[in-house]
Amino acid sequence: KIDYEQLRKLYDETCRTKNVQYSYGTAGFRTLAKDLDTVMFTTGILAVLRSLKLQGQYVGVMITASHNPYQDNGVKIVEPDGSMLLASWEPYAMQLANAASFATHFEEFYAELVKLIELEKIDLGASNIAPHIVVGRDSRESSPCLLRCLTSTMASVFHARVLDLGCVTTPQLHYITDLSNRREREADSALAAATEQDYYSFFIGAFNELFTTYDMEKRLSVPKLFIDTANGIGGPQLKKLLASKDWVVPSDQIEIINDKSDVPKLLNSECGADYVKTNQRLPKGLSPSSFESLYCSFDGDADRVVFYYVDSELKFHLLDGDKISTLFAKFLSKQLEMANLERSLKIGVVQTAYANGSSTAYIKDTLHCPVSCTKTGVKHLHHEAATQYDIGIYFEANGHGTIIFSEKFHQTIESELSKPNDHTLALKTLSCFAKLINQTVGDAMSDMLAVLATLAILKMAPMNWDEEYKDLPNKLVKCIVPDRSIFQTTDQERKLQNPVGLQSKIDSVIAKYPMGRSFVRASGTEDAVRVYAECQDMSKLDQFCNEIVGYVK
Ligand code: 16G
Ligand code: ZN
Repeated sequence: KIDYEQLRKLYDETCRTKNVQYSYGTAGFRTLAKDLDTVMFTTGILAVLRSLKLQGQYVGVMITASHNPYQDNGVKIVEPDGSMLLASWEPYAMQLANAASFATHFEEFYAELVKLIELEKIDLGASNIAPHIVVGRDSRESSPCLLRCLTSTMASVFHARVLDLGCVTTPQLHYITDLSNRREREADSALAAATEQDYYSFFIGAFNELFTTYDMEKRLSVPKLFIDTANGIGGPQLKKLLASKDWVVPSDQIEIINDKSDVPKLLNSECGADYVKTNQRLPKGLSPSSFESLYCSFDGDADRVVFYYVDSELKFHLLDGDKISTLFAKFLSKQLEMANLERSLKIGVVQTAYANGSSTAYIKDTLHCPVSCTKTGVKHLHHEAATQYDIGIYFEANGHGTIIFSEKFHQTIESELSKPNDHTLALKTLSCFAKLINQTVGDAMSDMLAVLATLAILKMAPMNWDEEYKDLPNKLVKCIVPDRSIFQTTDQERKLQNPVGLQSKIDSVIAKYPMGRSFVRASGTEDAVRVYAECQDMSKLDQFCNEIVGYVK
């Protein structure tokens, strides 16, 4: 039922990057753009199979390498509901890619493909099901060419309908994939496939509704917001949002910097969320001018955001993912309380071991909110937030995160709003806020709007936000080791199981430093081991960290 000859022809033309070992990691496939042709070809096929497996629902595919340098690129598959590819399909993605990469003849690849189709019982002949695919790419120079590799077989071999969004942010692709399926389900054929415009209308609508609920003028509470878009796709997309007729915040309150997405080499270079978080300094293009301003940085595909400000002594202060989590937790738990729902709806924060110890203590002891810790990687946090809480707030310290609102949350709010009560303001706030958040995945634009709305409602300046708790001094070091795979962890990556005996040595170092905490884990994205350390005394931090590193190397 597959057009064998056509597939073979496309395979021969497209699979030019041979003998590259591909692995589908936490962020999909990612490597040098010049090595990706083959894996694009097979990922396109896998996305089609995933859609067929799911009765032809829209499956998303995003071409991006996020905060990586401009020479890199990558690809990941998105489920019909906007979440990450089902974990049990990740090995298939690898098998198919490596079969094509290492095959000497087309038949070897074809056999692997047939094996997968049979294993998953996918009916290629079902004439009433056409696979549906949504594709998007970030601003990288290599993306158009890789897109052709990705989509080459979709229509011609598999009769797929392909919705090409062009250049979009990663969260836009997630959102539009989910929305397209919701529309199909509601048989809303008049609206058919979702577009970027739906995304802007929806989030601006929620933002405006929140301000109207509070009878606030649509001005930011800070005099000015500077947005560093890492010279990535966030720049043009944000400009579209700001140019929308419904966006009414005065234009002199917002300035976009590092918005040269058309100059390939500038992407993520000395700017963007990763640079600012790692180096704890302003990005290129910003000089500390006004100390009342708020600043934020997106990463290259705009799924991460961190905020910062400079104080009156022009000292830099970072407001990272932990601070975003705690701001939302403070705001939403207060709203729940005011709506008298704190006993019926469960709010909680999900963090990883990289969260600063002070943030964890603040959430538990000051906000009296439950906290969970999971392994690094968005899928782990997302899963915990979605299954354990009605309002599940999750952010990695690096700025990637969102809030998940449960079905019970929506039903409860709706039913409370339908009866007369004294808590309408809080109920409406919760309802609008849930709309303002892109629940499919962390989204720099949506998270930014939610932070701006929260600060305006709480009448908080960046400094007040920062003062809620003070970070413990901390350090993250990358160690190159001969074989990182021997570093195996347990307890959500907070303890080493292997090499045997190393953890007890680490524990004995930790015991010497007041408020000391440290852990060691193999990176999932680089050939290195990461060492994290935090302690009370800034002047002891280097020594603390070095002692741990000494045992690791
Ligand atoms: C990936 C993850 C990110 C995590 C990072 C850790 C996704 C979409 N991305 O980029 O969440 O913080 O890996 O990198 O899950 P590491 O394993 O090298 O420390
Ligand atoms: Zn990213």
